[in-house]
Amino acid sequence: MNFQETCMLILLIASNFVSLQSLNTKQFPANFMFGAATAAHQIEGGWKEDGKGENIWDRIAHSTNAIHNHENADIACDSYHKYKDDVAMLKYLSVDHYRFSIAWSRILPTGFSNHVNEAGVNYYKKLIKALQSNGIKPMVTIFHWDTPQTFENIGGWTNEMIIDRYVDYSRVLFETFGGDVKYWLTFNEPKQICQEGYGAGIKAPGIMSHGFGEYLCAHNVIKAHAKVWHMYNKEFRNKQQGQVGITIDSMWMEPETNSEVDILAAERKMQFTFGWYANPIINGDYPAVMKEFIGRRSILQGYNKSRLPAFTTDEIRYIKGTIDYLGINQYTAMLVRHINDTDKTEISWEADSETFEYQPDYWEATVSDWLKVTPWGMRKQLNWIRATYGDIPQIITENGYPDNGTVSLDERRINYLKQYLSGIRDALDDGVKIIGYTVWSLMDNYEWYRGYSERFGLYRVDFTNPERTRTPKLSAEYFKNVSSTKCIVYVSECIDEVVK
Ligand code: GBH
Repeated sequence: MNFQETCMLILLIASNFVSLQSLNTKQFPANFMFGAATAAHQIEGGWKEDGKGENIWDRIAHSTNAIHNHENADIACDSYHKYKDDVAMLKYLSVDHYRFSIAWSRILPTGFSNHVNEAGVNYYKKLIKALQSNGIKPMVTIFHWDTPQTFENIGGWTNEMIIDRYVDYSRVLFETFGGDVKYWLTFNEPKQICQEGYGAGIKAPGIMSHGFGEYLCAHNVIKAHAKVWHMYNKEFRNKQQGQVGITIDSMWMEPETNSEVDILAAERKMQFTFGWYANPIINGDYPAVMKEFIGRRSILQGYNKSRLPAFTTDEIRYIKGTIDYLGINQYTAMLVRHINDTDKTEISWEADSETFEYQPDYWEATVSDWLKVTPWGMRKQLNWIRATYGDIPQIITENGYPDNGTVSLDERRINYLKQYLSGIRDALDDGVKIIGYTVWSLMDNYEWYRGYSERFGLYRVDFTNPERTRTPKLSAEYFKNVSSTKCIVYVSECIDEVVK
């Protein structure tokens, strides 16, 4: 060890010691599930193998300059061929569940259910079987951003025709895999699908339609979710005994000051991000504050009605309560400030909320410019969800820490995981019903517009090696310890206390 490394080590030990003081070291309940997550497009590769159809991420990577370094997911981690290695890694990590997604266009190449691709079906059958024979529960995301290109050609999620196509696709999944899958998630992060995909244009399909596209998209996504939940409830639940949820993400919105306007602004921003989807699905309609703000601005801007579409009374009744459990992706927080927007001319989702958010420089940075280390936000968010929506079972479906593939930031990743898990353990003490935690990600993978430049894996993947060699990082060893002992520190330091 050289001088620099010695200093680093002392620093790390010191910082761990400091944070240990505030860590919640109680053991997690015996039935608390620990798992790891991935998504089809980010790991599978085999982008046109065995009849798979093209999706919007294939299209955008192959035909535009949008993606970092022109990188695509044609091979990615090659999990289409190496799923057995993936399962072996999960086994090594001793996880209870594996959250992965199914690629719509691998099962239905054009998106329509007229032709089911047997090879695609077999791939997931083999994966699920391998998981089960290793005692790992599959948790399946039905849609993690990879819209079949056929549908995008006619407007994708902004065209309501997609609702029934998505229901048809989900039916194929329930019929084919529903005997073996007990945890379903209809959508991953609808806010990113809609706001980033069709509002700001910073995710595929890259449509910039501020203030309209994202609201139209969300309307269809919410209806599609509700329809699939009802279908499962009516036709599959008795026989399959599974649960259907949705994964919603948001950053924790912390008021910048204690002023009443900032406190209201932070709450409003939670409603504009998390509540946008959670409120309809749990309570039937968009948050009142969204209806009020978007409605008022639209009229001031000269429109004859709100840019936010309205659900009918029947729709509200139909959408309300379509959830068995709630998935939450939580990585980071923001400070929120009220903006006194007097002219109200700007047309966008951001402007509609009349807030301004930022992350101060003194928060610990990571290689992702949107992600700062704010473990305190986890506990606050979980409590906020309970206070806002009641005792619905929650599971963390993503949380993780990036490196850039060249420097080892594993000590930082371990520290991040430990602190966030401590926040979750605090929330359990607060009485929030949390059933599990899923780390993002099992392995380094295709990080959307950022290509392979940001890597969240517990396993390092060598993307220059045709074998896509996987090597455990130190954090894999750490997480293995957590999931096998249900304890975030060494088991000898863990306090054995049953949650009330
Ligand atoms: C998750 O999204 C995704 O579900 C997952 O697929 C992904 O790999 C993982 O996070 C890690 O990023 O700075 O304006 O470009 C997390 C939510 C990711 C939302 C980053 C905002 C950046 C917006 N966020 N995104 S911007």
